[in-house]
Amino acid sequence: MDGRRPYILCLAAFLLLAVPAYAAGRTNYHVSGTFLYYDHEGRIRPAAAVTARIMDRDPSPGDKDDLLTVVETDSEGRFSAEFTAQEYQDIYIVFVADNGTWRVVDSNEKTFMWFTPVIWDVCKDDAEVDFGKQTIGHNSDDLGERHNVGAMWIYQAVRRSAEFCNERRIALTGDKGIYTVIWTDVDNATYSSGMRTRIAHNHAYQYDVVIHETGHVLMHAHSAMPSGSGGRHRIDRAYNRQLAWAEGWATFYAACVLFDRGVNDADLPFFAGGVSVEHIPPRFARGDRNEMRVVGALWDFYDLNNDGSDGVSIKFSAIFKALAASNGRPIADFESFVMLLVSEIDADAGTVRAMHAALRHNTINYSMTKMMKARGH
Ligand SMILES: [Ca+2]
Ligand SMILES: [Ca+2]
Ligand SMILES: [Ca+2]
Ligand SMILES: [Ca+2]
Ligand SMILES: [Zn+2]
Repeated sequence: MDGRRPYILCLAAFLLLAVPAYAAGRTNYHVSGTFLYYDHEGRIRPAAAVTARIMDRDPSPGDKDDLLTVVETDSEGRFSAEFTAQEYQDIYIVFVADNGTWRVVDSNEKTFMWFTPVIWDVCKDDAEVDFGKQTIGHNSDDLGERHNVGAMWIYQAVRRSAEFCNERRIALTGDKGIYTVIWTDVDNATYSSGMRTRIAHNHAYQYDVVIHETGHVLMHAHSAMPSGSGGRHRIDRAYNRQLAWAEGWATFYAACVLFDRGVNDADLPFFAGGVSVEHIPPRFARGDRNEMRVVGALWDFYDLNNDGSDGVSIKFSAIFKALAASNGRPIADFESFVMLLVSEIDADAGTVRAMHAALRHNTINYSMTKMMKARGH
């Protein structure tokens, strides 16, 4: 296997000398273990949905290591592979931050990988190979630089996002191919473009920010980004409607992934200093040119917690259907989306009134007549 090797679990293992094996027959192997990592608060977590390449080391110069088989770690980080091969394989695992749907790479586009020690000369009698617990990022700092565990934090945030989609039979990446997340060398600049997200070096632990970015990818993959929605901005100010809609969607999506619909507060841990999507602070600009007002309205459409004049609840899959119904054309702004949503869910008059009230509760005033008309009755 070529490429940069950011971390070797046990360098010493490579220094052992292999004993040449003669007259080897074929045997059945069972290779298993658990891949774990330390999160940014020092808790051990399963490294789920990671590709585990079971390899045979061939230390002679010019001899490339052989791939024996490939499996994916399960929700507990466990992997288990059964295969038949010649006896006396020298087995190690390469864990790869790429499962064919998303991947995490460094600034040089090298996929992050982690290596176990080699178990040499596995023969018939010990063809049950248990790698036990392989844990990366011990005593990791906030930046996640130790063992490059920050790349795993990002990888697992994307997994949460993909799982939320899978449970609703939505493909995070649509038919757009692999989603690439770059854990960059640069601080403070996190943004997405098409099927690519750049995560600032110092943002790896901010899982709500990473999931917000996957919300942009979901919009790109199933609808399109409205033009004029990019650029730097401050979250509490009013900007153009396109930007407020695109950013509002992404933050609303992050809240859906992270919180149950019934919670009475939904405080994002890191995004915008821990802002609540249920109770938007009064200092935020009013109306649909502020992204958090859009988030607040979308969240009240969705949640089951009646606050103020919010008395509506629409399932995520219905809200998503309205987004996807745009069929690759961008939805210009939040107002256009609300009209699409009213039509998509075939809302009765009572639901339209409840949506209208939830919008007003979030300082957004759209024409009730227009909303009623949008139903297509
Ligand atoms: Ca070998
Ligand atoms: Ca609310
Ligand atoms: Ca609600
Ligand atoms: Ca609410
Ligand atoms: Zn954004």
